[in-house]
Amino acid sequence: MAGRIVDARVVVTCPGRNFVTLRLETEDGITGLGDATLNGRELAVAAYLTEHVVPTLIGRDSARIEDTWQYLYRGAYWRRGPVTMSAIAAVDTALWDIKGKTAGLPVYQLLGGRSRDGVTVYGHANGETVEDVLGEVARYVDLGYRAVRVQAGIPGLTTTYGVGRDRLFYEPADAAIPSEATWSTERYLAHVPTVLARVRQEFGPELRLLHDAHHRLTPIEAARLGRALEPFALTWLEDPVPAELQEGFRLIRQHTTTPLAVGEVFNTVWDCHRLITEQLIDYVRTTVVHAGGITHLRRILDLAALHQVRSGSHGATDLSPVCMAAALHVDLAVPNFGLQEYMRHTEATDAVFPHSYRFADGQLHPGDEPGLGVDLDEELAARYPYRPASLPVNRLEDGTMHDW
Ligand code: GCO
Ligand code: MG
Repeated sequence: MAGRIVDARVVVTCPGRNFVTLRLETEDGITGLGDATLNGRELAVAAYLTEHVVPTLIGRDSARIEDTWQYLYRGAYWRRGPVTMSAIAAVDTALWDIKGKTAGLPVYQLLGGRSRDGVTVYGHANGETVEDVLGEVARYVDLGYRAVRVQAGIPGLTTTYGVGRDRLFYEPADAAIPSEATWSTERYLAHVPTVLARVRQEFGPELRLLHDAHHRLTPIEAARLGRALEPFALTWLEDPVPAELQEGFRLIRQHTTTPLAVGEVFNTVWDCHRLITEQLIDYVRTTVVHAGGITHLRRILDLAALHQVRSGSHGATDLSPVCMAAALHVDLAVPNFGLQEYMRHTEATDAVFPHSYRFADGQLHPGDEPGLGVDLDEELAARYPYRPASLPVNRLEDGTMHDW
């Protein structure tokens, strides 16, 4: 028995980028970690936790994961939203970590045991030119990856989503005050199919290819892109349109068989229930930290399983190793796993969050340590103070604000 929660601390650290972590401790000295990072809005979640959640946790029975989730969700008049749900996720994840450590079992065993040997992941091949992109895809193939997301610079645009200064990961939050990017859907739609055509031609039919449109198209533009990409057999086209309007996907679906993925900005099942039950998507990209923790993500994935929608959890560098570990335990256990995004963290981040998950042959495995298998080196974390960093904004070439 792990017993009652006696301490709850919010740790903010910036080993290359900002992370917010909740550390819970029980009367028996068992600690649990939960990721609460919300890119560019880190301190809002830290304040939500510190001011409104932590005081209600002290003295609570750490074994009651479901009840605590219901208390924080139903018990709050103001529901949903990324700040609230990331805070709830952090508590939920930390409680699963504690339950695993108490039982002496990795969390995936508590979720029903493994449904597969490992978690197939995809990396990000980003390049300014098509030649750069081909080089980056080759690098991932050499590392053993079986799936690669392809993003390329667009001729005529100086910045493009997905094409950054770094290799092996992509770090868009680059300035305290949001930097401004320029977008042209016309230029984009004219160029992207030629890039995917080259990559498919060079690497053959077996490599799984993905592409992210980052919420920038209208449904009919997305339908046209999906149709243009059909010959290159993508695993998915991601975030084709802003998803506040779930019905928008119906129009895309009527025109293309390119599989669709969406959900990295979703917070609850209510953001995707129609997409799932009407089979308007193929992969749901909700993840542990932004969708209410392991408890709620599993609920979304159970609904998805009934409708033949598979998981495709977000796994960018702005989700900490604590979230990555939690995602891997879920991925290993659920019947309807699809694919997991995996952007590597910097060495500094890995040092602050020592972890047991390992990459081999294109797959990750969470390891068999009790709990999540991630730690937080608080002394090291303290050496990296918070630095404000915002995600960019996007304008059309005539200056109109657009989706980033
Ligand atoms: C992805 C995402 C990221 C996001 C980032 C925002 O598919 O990995 O689109 O690149 O832009 O995580 O915080
Ligand atoms: Mg994305």
